[in-house]
Amino acid sequence: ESDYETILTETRGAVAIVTLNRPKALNALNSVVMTELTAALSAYDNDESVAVVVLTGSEKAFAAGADIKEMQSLEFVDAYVGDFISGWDAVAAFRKPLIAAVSGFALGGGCELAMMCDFIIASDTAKFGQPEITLGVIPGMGGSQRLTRAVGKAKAMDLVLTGRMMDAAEAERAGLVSRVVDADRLMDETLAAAEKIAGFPRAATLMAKEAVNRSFEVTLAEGLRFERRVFQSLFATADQKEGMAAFVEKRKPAFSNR
Ligand code: CO8
Repeated sequence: ESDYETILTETRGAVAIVTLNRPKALNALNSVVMTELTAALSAYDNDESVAVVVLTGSEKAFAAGADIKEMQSLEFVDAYVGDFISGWDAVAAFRKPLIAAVSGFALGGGCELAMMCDFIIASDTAKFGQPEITLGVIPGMGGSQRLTRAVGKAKAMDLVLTGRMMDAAEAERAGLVSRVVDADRLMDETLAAAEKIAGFPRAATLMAKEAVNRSFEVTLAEGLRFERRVFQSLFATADQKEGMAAFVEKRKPAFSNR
């Protein structure tokens, strides 16, 4: 459906699916992947027919990290002035709901990319880790911050300092993933969640995402103020009228995204 070299894209109704596709490198994230993934997301943010995006990899690997071969010969000045990581910020800035469907390895930048998504559904084969320490570096795409917020200091320190992997069950217990499903059910379950979200009023889904994300940025008082104002603003939408009327009249709502 597209001319990308390192990702596959497809849409099913209002759900777009982006599949990382560098099978020989376990979907290692190089600059081409970054350029293509962020271009695809930008197009989906601007495409009214798309409500939700699912980001996935292969059965063996969501992504085994940043491309070590691409980073190997960098000097400090290349990393600093080139600032090759900042392009990934666009993933976290994507406005529509973005779900990661993770099977196999999600390591280093792969784990960090999954954590930039709004939630992670993992197959029982998923393995998460921040092994950068084994390469003489540390997480660089948000791992020291997002992993710590997701799982707390004890487990984040354990993972970042030892470089060990955690399996899907441990990741679910720790709160990194929202659900674990059988490997052969991963896409069905994720697409069902995506379709469900796609059926809700568009503005409310974006605002819900924005409000939850605000909790990572500001104090509780500011976050609550933000939430309240956004909640109040939704009473300006036709879909609030429709959603509440449908409940009272015991019928299915017919949302208009207005
Ligand atoms: N980068 C480049 N190539 C990779 C990577 C990677 N991260 N991971 C795997 N590959 C390649 C291997 O080199 C191999 O290629 P080849 O066949 O040409 O030798 C191929 O993928 C298959 O890999 P393996 O043979 O190693 O497969 P195994 O099943 O034996 O092992 C593992 C799977 C355990 C996942 C193993 O491949 C591994 O340890 N990979 C590296 C994991 C890692 O250290 N990731 C962290 C990278 S650092 C990072 O992510 C920093 C992020 C911050 C900056 C972000 C900027 C973009």
